[in-house]
Amino acid sequence: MSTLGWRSAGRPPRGGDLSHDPLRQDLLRHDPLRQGPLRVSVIIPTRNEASAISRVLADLPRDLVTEVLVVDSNSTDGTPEIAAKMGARVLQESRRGYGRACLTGLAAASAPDIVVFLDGDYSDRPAELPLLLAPIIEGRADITLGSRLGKERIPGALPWHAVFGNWLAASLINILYGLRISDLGPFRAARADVLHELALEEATYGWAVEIILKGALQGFRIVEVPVSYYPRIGKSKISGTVRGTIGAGWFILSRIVSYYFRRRRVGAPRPA
Ligand SMILES: Nc1nc2c(ncn2[C@@H]2O[C@H](COP(=O)(O)OP(=O)(O)O)[C@@H](O)[C@H]2O)c(=O)[nH]1
Ligand SMILES: [Mg+2]
Repeated sequence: MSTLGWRSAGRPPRGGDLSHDPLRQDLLRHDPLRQGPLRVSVIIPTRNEASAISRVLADLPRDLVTEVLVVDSNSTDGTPEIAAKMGARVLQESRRGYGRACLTGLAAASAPDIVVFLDGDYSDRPAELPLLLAPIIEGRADITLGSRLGKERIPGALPWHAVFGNWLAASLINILYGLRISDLGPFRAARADVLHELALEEATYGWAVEIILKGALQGFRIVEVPVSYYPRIGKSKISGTVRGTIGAGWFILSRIVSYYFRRRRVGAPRPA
């Protein structure tokens, strides 16, 4: 059951309208993780996303989502009010940090089976949620990552330095951790019990890689899924700023190296 009061956004291409997809019917039928309805919590960190948040919420497939948590950090443009009006659970997290907001949402989620993370800027298409859920529900993945490189992507949706930085980070991860990923996109999903086991703690830019690195080190199955990517609505808080670019670059690369050496000290990954 959804807690959202769904409305039609009546705006740009939704990336993939999956409402008639047979996969969707599968997702609603299959539930190998537990008895009873599958619980999917969607966590959306926001800071001043008033012009985008209603579209993000309106496009989430209501039949697949149990609850939506919007974790807001001191927005001054009415973002939390809009989200609350549309039926999302709004949490205030006054401490800044993308990872911090995701951690706060995770701690507050109501007994989910699967947790989904999504930006509040309408750059990813929430209607593509089934693409991320399918590998987990079918038992093929523990963590799914939306790759912004493999599908429809409007030129300029990702700034060139973000394309390069993501390529560099993904290549390093592939070499050191034995994965085959192409991107570190924000639209991702994971089994809640797996997230619990990963003991996530990165409060800022390191969040982008922590799930991937710890997940790989602990032997969880990480599957990348192509998703659409569009220019965000409103101003970027991270990759479109100098501070965010330098901070994210430093944190991401340093975490890739430090988690790798931590693993070498601790020992081999857990058996599959
Ligand atoms: N709660 C919270 N959300 C944030 C913070 N910084 C960024 N966000 C949100 O996190 C998401 C990712 O930021 P965004 O500006 O899209 O980064 P970009 O994708 O690199 O351009 C957006 O929904 C932002 O509103 C923060 O300090 N606190
Ligand atoms: Mg974004």
